[in-house]
Amino acid sequence: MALLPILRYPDSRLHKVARPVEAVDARIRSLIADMFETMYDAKGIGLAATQVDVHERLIVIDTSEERNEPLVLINPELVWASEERLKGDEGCLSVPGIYDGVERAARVKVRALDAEGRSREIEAEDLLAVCIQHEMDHLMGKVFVQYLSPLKQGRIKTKLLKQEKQEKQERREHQESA
Ligand code: K1U
Ligand code: ZN
Repeated sequence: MALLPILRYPDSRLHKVARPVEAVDARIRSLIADMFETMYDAKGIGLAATQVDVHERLIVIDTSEERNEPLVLINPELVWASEERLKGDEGCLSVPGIYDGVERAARVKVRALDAEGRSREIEAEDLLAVCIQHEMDHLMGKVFVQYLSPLKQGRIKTKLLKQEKQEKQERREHQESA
C-alpha cells in the first residue's frame, strides 16, 4: 500500500472530468487500498480518484466515528435526490484549512459498483449524503469552493497559492541546511 499525493486547489487537474472505470480488476483494487490509506492518514471522510490525479470514476468514503465502515463507489450514478435541502459546513483535503457552508440535497440514492464489481444501491442521509455529493462533484471536476461567491473563491486561491509558495521556500531552505 502507498500514500498518494493529494492535488491542491487551484490545481487545474482538479477540474478534469473522470471517465468510467472499465474493469474492477487488480489495478483498481490496489488503487482503492491506496486511496483508503491516504484518506485515513489525512483524517478525511472521503476521497475521489480525481484528488490523487487518477481521472476515473472511483470514490472511497468512511463517515463512521470508529473509522471502520469503508464504502467504495465505482461509476456512481445519482438515482434520486430529495427536494429537501440542507446547508452545512464542508471541508476538502484538496483545500486544506478552508471550511464553508454549501447547500445540498438532504438525502440521496446512488447506484454504484462495489470493490468486487457488484452493483449496489445506497440510500444516504446527513453527513454521508453530503459526502457522496461532494465526492461525486470531484469526479465531474467540481470543487466545493465553486459554490461560494467569486470574492471568497479569489481569497481562497490567493491564500492557498501563498501557502504553497511558503512551503516550497521552507523545503528549499531545509534542503540547503542539510
Ligand atoms: O477532500 C475530500 O473530498 C474529503 C472531505 C469530505 C467532506 C467533508 C465534509 C463535508 C463534505 C465532504 C473531507 O474529509 S474534509 C476533512 C474532514 O474530515 C471533515 C470536515 C468537515 C466535516 C467532517 C469531516
Ligand atoms: Zn473534496
